[in-house]
Amino acid sequence: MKTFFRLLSIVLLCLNTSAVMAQKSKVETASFKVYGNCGMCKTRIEAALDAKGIKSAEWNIQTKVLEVVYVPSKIIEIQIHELVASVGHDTEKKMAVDSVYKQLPDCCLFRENPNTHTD
Ligand SMILES: [Cu+2]
Repeated sequence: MKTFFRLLSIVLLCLNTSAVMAQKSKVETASFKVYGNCGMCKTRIEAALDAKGIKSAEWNIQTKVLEVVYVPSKIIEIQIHELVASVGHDTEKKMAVDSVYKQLPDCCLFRENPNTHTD
């Protein structure tokens, strides 16, 4: 009987461990609009998302849609918006502060020239 309980506890421990591991590797995908113009914007936006909890980030120049694969236990969606805004790009939920936005190269000033580089 003792052996049975020992075995049972080992089995329960294993189940518990795999449940925790499954939770850790859980990822989600967020996609939302990020304003920008060109390839430089793309590089800047994607570099800003080289952060903890983010598995991949891809911004589409034509559609302006950013797709981010992230680990929800490490980063939440609004923090992703904040990271993008911190390098000067507006998102659906977070505006970049003017002082950062104004430091972008002229061709990237999407508020004034949303149509540069869209040939
Ligand atoms: Cu740009």
